[in-house]
Amino acid sequence: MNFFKRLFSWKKKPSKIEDEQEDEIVDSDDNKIDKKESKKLKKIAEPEPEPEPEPEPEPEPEPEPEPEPEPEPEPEPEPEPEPEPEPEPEPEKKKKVGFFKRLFKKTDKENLDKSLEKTSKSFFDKIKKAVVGKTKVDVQVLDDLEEILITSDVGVKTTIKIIESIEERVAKDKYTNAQELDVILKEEIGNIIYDDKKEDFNINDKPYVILVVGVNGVGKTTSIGKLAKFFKSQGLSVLIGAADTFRAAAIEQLEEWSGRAEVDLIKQKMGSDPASVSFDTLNSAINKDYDVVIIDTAGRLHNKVNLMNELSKISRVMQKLKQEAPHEILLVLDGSTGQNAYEQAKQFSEVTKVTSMMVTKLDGTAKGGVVIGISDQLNIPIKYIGTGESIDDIELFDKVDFVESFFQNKSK
Ligand SMILES: Nc1nc2c(ncn2[C@@H]2O[C@H](COP(=O)(O)OP(=O)(O)O)[C@@H](O)[C@H]2O)c(=O)[nH]1
Ligand SMILES: [Mg+2]
Repeated sequence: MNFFKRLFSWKKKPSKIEDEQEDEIVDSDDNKIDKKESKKLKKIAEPEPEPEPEPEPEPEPEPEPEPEPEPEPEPEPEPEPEPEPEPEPEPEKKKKVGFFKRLFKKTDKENLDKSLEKTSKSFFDKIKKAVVGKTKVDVQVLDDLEEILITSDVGVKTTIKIIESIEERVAKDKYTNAQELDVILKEEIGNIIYDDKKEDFNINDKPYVILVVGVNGVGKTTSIGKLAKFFKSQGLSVLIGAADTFRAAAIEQLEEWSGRAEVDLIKQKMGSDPASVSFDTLNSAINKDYDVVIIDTAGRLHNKVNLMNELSKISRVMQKLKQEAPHEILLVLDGSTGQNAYEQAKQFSEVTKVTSMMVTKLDGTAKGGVVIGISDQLNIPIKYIGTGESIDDIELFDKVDFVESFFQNKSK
């Protein structure tokens, strides 16, 4: 059928886009990473079996006694200068009891509507054109709709899913009024967005550790500032760890945000080991009884092995202090990059176990449809969205609110 052919021709396009984007994802400063560092990280490449069920509170001050199965006689660079202070004798055991906090933030509808305005307007302008003069949802309308969804960054697979379910409905109803297309669409999109809300906004252990990952420029540092202020507004104490040690500016910028949020920060000097900063931060949080720890990282996706090693080392080192850490690996994505954000989400979930996502910069873009595809395809909850550059421009992701705002133009 004509309709299916169209699907194929569309399928091709994004794969081309994907190829291009592989390159785009690489952020330029990262090319500077030197061989020494990459070798250092290689040393701890293996994923670690960690069979540690022993509840024994033995303090272990040693730095990384990794078994090294690689026979390659690598000329070692200088031994890791991991300045780990001795782990405290597990004070967390006692505090764990009964700590539970449900996070709550009423959606600022006006702000959300405003953020999604461009996305919504562009989407419905196209829908209007597709159904003008039409009475019935026919093959042509579906064909156009498919194109609209794809050009709105919903993504090919999710678009096919939506089109197929609408096709089924149309086949069942025999006659579906084209003017009702938006109503049907709203329902289908609502069904498709992954939303496991009950689980999402709970903090049930302390300190609750969030490791923030994502490529340069997506809005990690800004989002950490927003999150810190949000958690604080929920009555939680927050400690931030500046583990993006790649650029001095990154540490300074994070300090500014921690100042704005009026929360504390742990840092070391530029170039220091991110795992060591993370260890220090968690150690301090345990000693001083903080509720939430947020760790900033440098997102160098150009070398997946390096990144994987760096992130797993951060986790491993923190687990010496607290076995459950990090409780959450939050991937930040720039929504205004459309399909590129989707690609990053896919790639990051290959590198580390992403447990939640924040999509930023939904304000000022018409590519907000990417949220639909990402949440459908990855089965990882989008927990937060960024709706501007200020500290309060953050919303908890709520599927119903999102769909409402996405469809705000439908009745106009
Ligand atoms: N419009 C808009 N800009 C944002 C948002 N989040 C971050 N930014 C901007 O994105 C740029 C990069 O942010 P930054 O936090 O430094 O990204 P990082 O490199 O991932 O840490 C900055 O100019 C931020 O102001 C958002 O939700 N909306
Ligand atoms: Mg940053």
